[in-house]
Amino acid sequence: MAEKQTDLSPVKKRLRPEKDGEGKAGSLLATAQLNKVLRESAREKIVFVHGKMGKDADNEGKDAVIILEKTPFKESTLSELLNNHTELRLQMQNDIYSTYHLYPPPHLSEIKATVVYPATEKHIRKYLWQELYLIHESGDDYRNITLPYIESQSFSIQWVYNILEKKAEADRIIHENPDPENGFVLIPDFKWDQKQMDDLYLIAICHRRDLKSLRDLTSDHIPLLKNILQEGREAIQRKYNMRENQLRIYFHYQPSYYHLHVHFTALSYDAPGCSVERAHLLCDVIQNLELDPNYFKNRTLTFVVKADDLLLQTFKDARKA
Ligand code: DD3
Repeated sequence: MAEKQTDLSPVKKRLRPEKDGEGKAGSLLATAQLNKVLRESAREKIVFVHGKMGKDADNEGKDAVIILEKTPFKESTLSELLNNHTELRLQMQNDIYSTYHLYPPPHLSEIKATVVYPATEKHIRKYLWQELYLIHESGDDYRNITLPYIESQSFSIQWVYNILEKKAEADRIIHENPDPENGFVLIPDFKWDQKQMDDLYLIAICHRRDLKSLRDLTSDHIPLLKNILQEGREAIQRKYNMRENQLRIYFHYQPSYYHLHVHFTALSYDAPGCSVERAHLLCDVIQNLELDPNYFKNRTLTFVVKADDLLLQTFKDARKA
């Protein structure tokens, strides 16, 4: 972090400051140069780009992943969007039907950008479109194949520790139970800009650092899971006025980072990774552990991997996929 900021100081001066306290990141992004489109989705209005950033006279720049996404409409700004500050161009007219292009003022035409910088080869590959495959992982497969694979990879989760230690995003924390064993931090996932409830997305990150995923859970962890479920629901109800029966609360398996966390998304939002091959509802997880303390040690769990995922290769080598 600190190193990145010093890199950027010469660039920063040239650029106008931005609000939201994102001046540095904003000026960093202003140096971005397009390298390649990794993936795009017309339906989701999103594009994943491999770029170079921080390039100047004596610096050749480093790799970046830049995710650009059109933000959802906000009811509160709709009338402004339709009024005479927006340029309208008629595209076609036929009977009672017509289509237009609108050119709204800048504050109504924002695009959200998520930046990974410097990005590794792995970050870049992660967003490349690829064929998907299912893996059925037994408890033994987990212990013999997946766990050694996870341990051999050095996935950095420094950003998780930064949140838990209040070194980053401290002002964004919605709720905290500080108990080292059964406590957690609830924070908006950065996929959500908190400007509209439609795509509400928060994550609960547990304080203890010895739980990697669903697979590590036993009945011993039920108190932790119940805290996350109850306090997480209450905090979201209090802060966003969204009730528990409008929330989808779940784990991912495989998770994208191996520090136990729980996703809270709006039921109305078709969040990435909320389908059957990846999501495990927290309430179901708790019940399964109540019925069988070792449920997740023994069950075969099914999940999807991308064609070039090393985990798929590892399963193939073991003749399991
Ligand atoms: C991540 C999963 C991780 C690329 C991308 C995202 N919420 C985060 C750092 C800070 C955060 C998150 C890894 C990384 Cl695009 C690589 O996500 C984060 N802070 N999901 C919040 N609040």
